[in-house]
Order: sequence, then structure tokens, then C-alpha cells
Amino acid sequence: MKLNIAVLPGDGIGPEIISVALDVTKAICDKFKHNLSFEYGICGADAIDKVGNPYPDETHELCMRSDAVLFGAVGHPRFDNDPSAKVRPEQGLLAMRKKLGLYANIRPVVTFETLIHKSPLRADLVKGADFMCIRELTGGLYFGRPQGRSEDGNVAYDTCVYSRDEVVRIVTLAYEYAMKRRKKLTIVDKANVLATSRLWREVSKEIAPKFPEVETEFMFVDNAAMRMIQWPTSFDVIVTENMFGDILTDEGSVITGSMGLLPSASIGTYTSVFEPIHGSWPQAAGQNIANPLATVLSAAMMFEYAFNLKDEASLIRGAVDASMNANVRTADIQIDGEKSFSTSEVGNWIVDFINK
Ligand code: GGG
Repeated sequence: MKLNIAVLPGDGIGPEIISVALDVTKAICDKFKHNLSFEYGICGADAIDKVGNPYPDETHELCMRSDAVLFGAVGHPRFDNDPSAKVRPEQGLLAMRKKLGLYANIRPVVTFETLIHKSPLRADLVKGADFMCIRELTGGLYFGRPQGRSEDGNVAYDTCVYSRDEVVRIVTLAYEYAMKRRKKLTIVDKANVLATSRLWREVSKEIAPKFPEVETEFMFVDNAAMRMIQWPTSFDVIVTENMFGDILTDEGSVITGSMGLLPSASIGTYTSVFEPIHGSWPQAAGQNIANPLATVLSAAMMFEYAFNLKDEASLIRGAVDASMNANVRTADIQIDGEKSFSTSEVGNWIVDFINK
């Protein structure tokens, strides 16, 4: 099969983790005799520095002609300390999502048996947790307009907007995923306060009867945040709006033991993007210490979701499991007192495992 992918490393640790994920992708393509072609593009702070735009047209055109995009991370603190900055790296990520129509961000949260010691939560609570968070990605507060500041700078505003069609699209997709899993869907909102959440509830109640086998529960986001910590095994599929999904999935990473473990797939209209849920960790850039597994597992999602190549995805996941069982781990997931491995050492181990 021919696999034509765009590779956007981005900022901070992005280039290091993407290098590992690309090596893994190449090893899988060699093993399964796929014809891989890939091309690099720029985005984020890197692209602001080079061309003044965090998602330049050339990068967009590259993504549009690719079957899938492997994405690292964007962001740099120098923009946080400069409120007058006209453009921020994260705007590139949002522009990419909007322009590529990536309305659904799929984030699996799965506990690894060998990492239960790393979760700050009790082992008996996190053991067996395996749920999927579906985050709406092109609407809500991150995109609603107006957004800005009053002329005197003393007032700031964001706008949360959702249309019926946007809710139908994402909630229907979530029911379809629930049908393929344990047939339970939790719809997370803040319907006691927000008008957009009340629209989500109204529309979801219209869709639910089309999926009678799926148990539907509605939950306020504050309650969901508590329940995720107290009883993570009670979830199967969660669907929620953009910002709630952003926050809840970072919380989900605590269950697994490290932010460096959570992959994601963003699917939609034109192509699909695969990226770790974590950001660019600029303080660690160039040190070869970042955990590459979230990006490697994102590459596994790419094989499965973009190319329907399930054996290839399974081999990657098996190699990741094997690396952890062999104790070849970066510092964030290493057992206290054991030697930790660098980003590239973990990557090389996984590639060798695939090549065996
Ligand atoms: N790989 C994900 C990434 O770079 N995240 C940085 C970020 O700003 N994320 C905000 C978001 O996902 O909406």
C-alpha cells in the first residue's frame, strides 16, 4: 500500500518525539512492504520565526495532499510572557484543525498494568481503566467570535458557540464508537449553566433513540472530573465539547501515569492528524529526555484510522508494551531507582523489536 504522509514536528520536544515516531513508521512500512512517502512541513513558533505565520499556506497545502499528518507539538513560553504578541503558535494548531475540518479528536485513556505504580491514584481504582474521550475540536470557546479585549484593556471576552449540526455530527460519531465498544456513552456538559450545553443535551436526546443498545448518561463536567479520578473504570466513551475535552483528557493522563503516554487522532473532512495530547515542553527541548510513546502510539492510531492497517497498529502497540515490560523507559515512567532511557534509546529499542 502507498502511504503518503505529512510530518509536522513543531516546537520544543516536537522534533525529537516525531523523529522516533517516524523511525517506527518506516520500520513498520519496511516490515509490511508498504511504500512510504513523507514530506516535512513547518508550524507553530518555528513557522512564526521562519515566515511569520504559525500555519503557513505551504503547510496547509502539504496536509491537504497527504493521506495523514503526523504532528508533534506547538508552543513556546516567550509568547506567554508577551501579551502583545500578535500571533501565537497555538493559533497554528487551531487554524490547522479548522481548515482541515478536524471536528473529532479521539483520545484513548488506557492504563498500562506495568505503570500502575506511576499513577498518583490507588492501583485498585485505575486498574483496568480503558475509555475513549471524543473531544469536539472545531467549535466552542476556542473558535467562537467575538473574542478579544476592550480598548482600555480592562475587559476580555471569549464566546462559546455551537450549532445543532456540529452537535449532531460529533454525538452521532460518539454513538458509533460506543457501538463498537462496551456500548456506554457519557455526554459531558454544563447544562445547568451554559446555553450551548443545553443545546448539546437537547440534540443528544434526539439522537439517543437511534442507538437503543447504547446506555446514555449525561454528566456535568465538574462531576465528570471527580468521577474520572474516583471511578475511571465506569467510563467507556465520553463525548464533550472542545474545552471540557481538552481539560478532562489531561486529567485522564494522570490515571495512566504520564502525559507522555496519551495519543490522539483528529479526524474530519479532508485528512486526519495524529499527535500526542501533550504540548511542546520547551524546557526539555534538545535534551533527548521526552517520552516518545504518546507520539509512537499516535502513529499506531494513524495506521489503524487513516489506513485501516490493524496488524501494523497492533505490532506498534505490542512493541510499546514490550519496551515497558523490558524496563526500557524514559524517566517520567521509570520505576524509582531504576536506570532511565533517553528518547532515542526507547525509539531504537522499539524499532529493533519491530525488525526482529
Ligand atoms: N500535541 C498537542 C499540542 O501541541 N498541544 C498544545 C496546545 O496548545 N494544545 C491546545 C489544544 O489542544 O487545544
